[in-house]
Amino acid sequence: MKHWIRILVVGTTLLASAVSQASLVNLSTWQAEGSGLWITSSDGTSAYQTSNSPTSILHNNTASQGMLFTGQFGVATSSDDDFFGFVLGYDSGDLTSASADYLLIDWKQNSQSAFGGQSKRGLSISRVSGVATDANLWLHSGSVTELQRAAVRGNSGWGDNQFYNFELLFTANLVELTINGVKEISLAGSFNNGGVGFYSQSQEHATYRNLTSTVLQPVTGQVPEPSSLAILALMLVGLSVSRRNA
Ligand SMILES: [Ca+2]
Ligand SMILES: [Ca+2]
Repeated sequence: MKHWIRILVVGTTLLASAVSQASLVNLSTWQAEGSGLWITSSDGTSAYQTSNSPTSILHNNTASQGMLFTGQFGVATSSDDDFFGFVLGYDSGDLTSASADYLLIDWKQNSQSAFGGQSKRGLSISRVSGVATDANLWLHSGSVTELQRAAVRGNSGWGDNQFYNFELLFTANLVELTINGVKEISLAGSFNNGGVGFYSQSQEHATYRNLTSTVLQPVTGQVPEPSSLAILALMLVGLSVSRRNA
């Protein structure tokens, strides 16, 4: 193999190791917990929760830190005005476990009086420690501690029959949610590892589709992407010089 071809092959391999591919997630292997009924499409690319029932979760039952998830989510009906969203760091059985420790991202369409308090319209992230009752989840009280409201949609409800593009980053010390290109949540902390899941609370037709996952490269022990790009750029410059000199 000519020297410059070998250099090019090595450079391309370096790049490939630094940038991993997003892969489509098959939702048919996910597990449902709580009430409600999740229906997954036959090709596994979409799922929705059918009924106006209390806490309902569909999760991947897989430790998911170090991942970026993308997809679309929305409520595919004009009926009702309650919650849907995500759970992160969720372990099987957490709904009824006193030792549960996971994050809840929920989005309510309209404010309303409930459980002796006021349930607030908008998007936010909370930490759930222990068993979350319906009242806790509606009011962000007791075992549900609200940590941050969304930057733009913190006090705005979701739209009927409207689908939103999302990017959801989950690491041991950072969670970020971007919706339609707007970074709504950026929360630093120390988070329990666990599964990622969909959440609905008293909201029928909470729908998720085209979920992809990308494994993020560890910050240490890897050649960072800019360095790899710089190396390749240097090699390409060298290649063009050596061809001119040939
Ligand atoms: Ca509605
Ligand atoms: Ca409802």
